[in-house]
Amino acid sequence: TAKDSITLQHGAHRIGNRTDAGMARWRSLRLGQFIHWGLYAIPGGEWKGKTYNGAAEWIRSWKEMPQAEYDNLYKQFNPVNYQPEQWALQAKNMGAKYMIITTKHHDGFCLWPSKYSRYTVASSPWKKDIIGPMVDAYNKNGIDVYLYFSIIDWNHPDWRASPKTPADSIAYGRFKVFVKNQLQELLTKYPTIKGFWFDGTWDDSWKNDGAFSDELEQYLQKIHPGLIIGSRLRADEKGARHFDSNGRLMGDYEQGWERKLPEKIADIHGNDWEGVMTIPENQWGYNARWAGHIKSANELIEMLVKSTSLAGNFVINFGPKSDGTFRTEEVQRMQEIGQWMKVNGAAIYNGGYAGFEKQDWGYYIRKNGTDSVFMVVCNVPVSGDLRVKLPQQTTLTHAATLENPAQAITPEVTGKNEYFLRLETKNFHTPVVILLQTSRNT
Ligand code: FHN
Repeated sequence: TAKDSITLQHGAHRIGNRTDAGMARWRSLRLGQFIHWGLYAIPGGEWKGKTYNGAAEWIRSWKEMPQAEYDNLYKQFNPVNYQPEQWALQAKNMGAKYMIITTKHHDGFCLWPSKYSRYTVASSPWKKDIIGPMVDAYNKNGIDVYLYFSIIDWNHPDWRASPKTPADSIAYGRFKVFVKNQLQELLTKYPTIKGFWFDGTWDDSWKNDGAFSDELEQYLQKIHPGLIIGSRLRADEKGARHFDSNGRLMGDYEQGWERKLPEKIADIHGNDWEGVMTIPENQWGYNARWAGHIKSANELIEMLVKSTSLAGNFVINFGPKSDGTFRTEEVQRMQEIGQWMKVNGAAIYNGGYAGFEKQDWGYYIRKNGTDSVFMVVCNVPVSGDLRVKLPQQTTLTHAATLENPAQAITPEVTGKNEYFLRLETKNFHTPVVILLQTSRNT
């Protein structure tokens, strides 16, 4: 537990999780869709016949990629097959309840026509706003929208990773005004958004200016009450990020879980948290050649289940092509996850930590605030017997799969509050969910 041993002006301003309705909603959504889309989708990890092994959205920093040529890619940005309604429907069918879109990645290119920059969609052959129609389409399909915004801006003449001279500091001072203006503009143009997803906040220029990140966060939440902002935005006055120098979380949820997940409930220290995951190893923007291990729908479902069982949200990333369409592998995964969610989504939405002893077959998820606990079976033992150990004074009263709720599974009592549940033999292709009803003896 954190001890406030250091007096901080720009540390955490709250102890414990937010308790308002907006944050309760965020906590119930559990499955999100991340979209990385920008100029990097045009080269797609390749430049003049050469491929780049790093993340495709970082290609501008690749030594073989002339920066001036990258910065001119906006002249080719023309996603003629961009159909926001179809994007939104596809996300809804996957079961996503929120989405995060890159309004501006590290390259600085803006997917909205910002009046503070010429490096935007407005200067591209496409000319039109990308973000507005996206926000509308997703909202119409019941999906909350969060805006990704990179503080790193490789295109802006005033951006500095590490100011060295007084002139650098003056430039960076202008850059901070620019950031604030752009964020205010986004909030004004897209008032239905639920929050910002900040990134690119690890440079000295940012982390040595805890006062600014603090003021900025307070400013945004003041002009848009209820706005949700994760822990990546903030630094305290000592340069500590995510957690202040007293170990307290800054921001509304822990945002450090990128391509990795907590293992056990102790790892999250009671904080709201979100994990973001790529389907290939480390590619966020479109890369024409996915190399290495590509996660299957079942792996992603298991990660979603694990996250939910540890009271967190899980966000799967997609990198559309430059024409506005999605690659087949991504479409397939969205569909397969969606099929599973259609039957089993009840275990995910509003799901949380169950407090039962974990067993090898998979994960328990409690429907928050109820006595209903789901068993998500990812590994069926060769015996077919699923061990269930309930806490003391708890009795199992009913069990049935979500697939076949009318057919109760008769438990075998193996000990005090301990049971075996036997699944009828069949071939399992996706995780099976069993809903347990329990009662507490008084
Ligand atoms: O550098 C970025 C990366 O390209 C991607 O946007 C991820 C998403 O979480 N964030 C940064 C790395 O942490």
